[in-house]
Parts: sequence; C-alpha cells; structure tokens
Amino acid sequence: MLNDAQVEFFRDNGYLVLDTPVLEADQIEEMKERVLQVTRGEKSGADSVSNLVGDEIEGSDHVVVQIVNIWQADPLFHNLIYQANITEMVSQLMGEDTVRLWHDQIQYKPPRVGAPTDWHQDHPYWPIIQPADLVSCWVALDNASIENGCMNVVPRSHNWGAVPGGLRGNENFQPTFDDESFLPADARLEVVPCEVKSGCCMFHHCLTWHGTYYNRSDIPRRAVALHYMPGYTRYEPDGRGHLVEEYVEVQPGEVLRGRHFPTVRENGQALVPGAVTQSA
Ligand SMILES: O=C(O)CCC(=O)C(=O)O
Repeated sequence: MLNDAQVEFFRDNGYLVLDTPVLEADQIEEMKERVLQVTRGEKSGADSVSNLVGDEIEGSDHVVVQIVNIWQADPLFHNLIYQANITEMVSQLMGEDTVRLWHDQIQYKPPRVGAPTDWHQDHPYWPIIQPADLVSCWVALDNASIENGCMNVVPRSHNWGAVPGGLRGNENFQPTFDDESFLPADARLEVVPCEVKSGCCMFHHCLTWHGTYYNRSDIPRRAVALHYMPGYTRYEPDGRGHLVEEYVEVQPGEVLRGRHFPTVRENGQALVPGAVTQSA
C-alpha cells in the first residue's frame, strides 16, 4: 500500500519509483527464465501476441524484444497481473476501485545490443480506449540502471495533454520538442532516470513522456510493463487500430471488459485468476 505522500508525488509528477520489492526472489528468477523461453518461442499457455522490434536477435546489434500479453502465454505472468500488492497501488494511484488490464508487455534489452525506445507518451499509441487515465506498473526483473537502459521520464509532462509531434531524443538521448508551441508556458524539459532494482517497480501515467536508452552493458535488462485501465475505460475506436483490438468483444462506446481484458480489482477487492466478477 502506498502512503499519501507517494500518491501525491505521482499525481504531481506522473511517475513514482518504488524501492521496496513487489516480487519474491524465486518469482524473479523464474520469470527471468520464462522471458527467455517465451522469446525462443517456447510457451505453456494459449495465445500470445508477440512482436520483435529491431532486427532478428541472432547477429543483430540493435534489439528490443517486446512481447505483448505474456499473461496469456504463461501462468506465472497470468498470476502477476492479479498480484494484490500491485493492483492495490495502481488502484490508489488511479483513485478508482475497479481496475482492468489493458495489456502487458515484456520489455527485454539483451546485453550489449539492446536498442533504445525513443521518447513517447503511451496513450497516443492506444487510440481505441478513452479516457487517458491509465496507469502502468513497470516491474524490473534485472536491476535496471542507467548503464543497461532504465526508464527515463519527464516529470509533470502528464499534464501537457497528448502533444502532437512531440519529443525526439538527440544522440545523447536528451529530448527536444518538434514544436514547443504545443507546450504549456510553464513546461520544463527535465529528464529523470529511474533506476529500479530487480523485483521493484515504477509507475507511470499514460501521458507521461518517457523513453529508454541503449543497453551496451553486459547485463540483460528484462522488465514487464503492466498497463492497467480504470474500470470506467471505454472502447472508442477511431480507425487507427491497435494490436489487441481483435480481442475486443464489446461495442464502441461501451466499457472495455471481457476475457482478454481481465478485471483484477472490483469495488476495492483484489480478484484472483478465473474469478467470476460482477462486471466481467
Ligand atoms: O521498457 C522499456 O524499454 C520501455 C517501456 C515503455 O515504454 C512502457 O512501459 O511504456
């Protein structure tokens, strides 16, 4: 559970780093191994949606492995999305008693060849859901440091709205804006690296500008991002689509729910995998 100061920090800054573990030591080791297994195409569950960003892993010097919905491919990650200590904090940060999973995403930068993920806001990549109130919990499996490509955020940028064009990283990954006229007059372009210890996590709002740099170190950087929606989030397709849209079973304008978008908390109670919910 978070204290009031942590919730206030998140509301003001659009991110929060937590240096107390949310995972147990054996859970971390198993998950690290499962990420490598799923990356090799070995999975124990049903369908998963995977996309490899960068070139083929073998022989490439520019790799980010991103696996969407590993919770559907692996029981350990299925349990993780329901983990009460995580969903409780997410619910506090949202100020909302009912929470669903939008999707999860493995983010793996292999040693030495891990490529950057440029500065971005998440919600513009999620144009089929509204409003832009989602909160992500980014769980480090390896220690995430500046050397192996930890998360960087621009504090308070979640208050700037969805900025068209937006930020670009220069050769040192320092961000500059395409067109500063979209920014509020008091906007400050400060960058905060968020180093996160293995088994700990950080949270970010879906409009917070963030990005990750190269992993040129000898240490892998495996993490899983859990993207959660407040219970009132609606399916509002705008024609631009999304990777998981084929799993949507509700009509435009309806609350996004269903077996591919599991309810993990309802009316303030943590749910367990397979729970029958009032709201599906
Ligand atoms: O882990 C990374 O490298 C990027 C993650 C990210 O952009 C996100 O979780 O929204």
